[in-house]
Amino acid sequence: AMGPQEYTLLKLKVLEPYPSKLSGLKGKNIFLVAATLRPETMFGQTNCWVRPDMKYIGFETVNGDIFICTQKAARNMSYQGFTKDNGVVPVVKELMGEEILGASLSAPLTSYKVIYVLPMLTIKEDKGTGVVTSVPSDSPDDIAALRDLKKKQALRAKYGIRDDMVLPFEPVPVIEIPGFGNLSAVTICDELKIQSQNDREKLAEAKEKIYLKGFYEGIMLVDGFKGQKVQDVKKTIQKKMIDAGDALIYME
Ligand code: A2H
Repeated sequence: AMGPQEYTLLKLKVLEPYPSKLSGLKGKNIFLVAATLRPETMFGQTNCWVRPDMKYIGFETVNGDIFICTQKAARNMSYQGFTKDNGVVPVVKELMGEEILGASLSAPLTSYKVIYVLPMLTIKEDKGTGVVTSVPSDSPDDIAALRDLKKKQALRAKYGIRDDMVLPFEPVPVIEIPGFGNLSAVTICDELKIQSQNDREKLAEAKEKIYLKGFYEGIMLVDGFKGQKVQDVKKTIQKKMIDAGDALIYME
């Protein structure tokens, strides 16, 4: 990597009743924390991804809230003022991704009142927080993984995911990109005939095709930012979420 990368760390609040693995933390505020480069797309969140076979921890932050992410991300956060003592991670829980699948969450900006934790098998161990928020309108990886779950009943069954956690959730138009319409990730995945989240080469191509164009030519469609350019509102929307206590800056 070329020096530090700034992410928006999005706080996704775990709703009660907590999954049994987290029941000992009843009464505490618990957040899955997702690292994103695209704060302006958060209006279109439909779910959150974790990797079933990956290890996560819950740790206590400076104000007593519990954040769930990878050990490595927590360690980085402990040097960025997230914890009481610099460089010390107060671990309160160790868990596997599969143990929080199906948990219900409240997420900032999205129009869906409740979203669910679902499995994504391609999450990388060493990037971000290991928790990824899903915006299938604008992320080819997210639409490919959501489509996998929607069309494969056996995949949902394997991870104990109920139909109502997946089937009602549709991509939400957030950004118009000239030539790709208002659901650019859906358009490009259809054009390239991407079959699943494992179509890595085609997904890389899909990302190349829409990302730069989205940044330079994308136009916001959502209330409050309608008609504005993506590059002009990215920071504004990040700050709005930070000021509301729904997000933080996280450096890697
Ligand atoms: B992005 P970079 Cl709408 N494994 O957020 C796989 N992917 C991860 C990850 C991990 N451990 N941690 C974060 N990410 C994803 C939104 C989004 C993102 C949109 C469009 C593109 C996009 C909604 N998902 O990313 O390698 C997160 O998904 C395009 C790359 O550090 C995060 O931003 O540059 C992005 O990848 C960080 O990737």
